[in-house]
Amino acid sequence: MNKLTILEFPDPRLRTRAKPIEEVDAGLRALIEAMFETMYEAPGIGLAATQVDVHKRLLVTDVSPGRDEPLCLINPEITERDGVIVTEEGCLSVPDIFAKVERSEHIRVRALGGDGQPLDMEANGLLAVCIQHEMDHLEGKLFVDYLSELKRQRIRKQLEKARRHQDDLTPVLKPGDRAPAI
Ligand code: GNR
Ligand code: NI
Repeated sequence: MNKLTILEFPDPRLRTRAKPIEEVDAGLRALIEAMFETMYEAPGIGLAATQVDVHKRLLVTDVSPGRDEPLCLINPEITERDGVIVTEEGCLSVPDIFAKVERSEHIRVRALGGDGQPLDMEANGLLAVCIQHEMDHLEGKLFVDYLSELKRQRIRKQLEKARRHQDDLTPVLKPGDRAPAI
């Protein structure tokens, strides 16, 4: 499988609530592989299945500086939380927008790993933030939902403008295309 397309705010599909995964089969493993590729190439520190229009409870992360500590969580649940941490968050589905968000600083997570085996882990700091951000995606929630309606409106406008500009710069003919015969 190849790089997947990431949905962008305000795409209504980002509001879908993901369904539990019943079995970890070859198809799911291929999806996990494609999600890692997509996350590393973006680049991002996390990716939820919701963002690639797959509405299953699955997320991938890697918050390590060396980009060599992949973590896949299937049907994740937070069983304990403690402390508060405020982080400047970004999101691949809300490109080039950053805002401070309050999350739990320490969490305990129960899930299945990418191999389908049960897993019980603790996460702190950036990993905890990232897991909570990804789990919000699985509920159809985005970090901009924690901001005021006014700020969200501004972000919507800013993204619309950026997309209009991008359209202006998209060549009508891509390299290798043939010119129309007129
Ligand atoms: O790449 C990402 N960076 C990030 C920074 C702070 C808090 C959360 C994140 S997750 C984000 C990738 C993404 O959009 N995951 O859903
Ligand atoms: Ni995100």
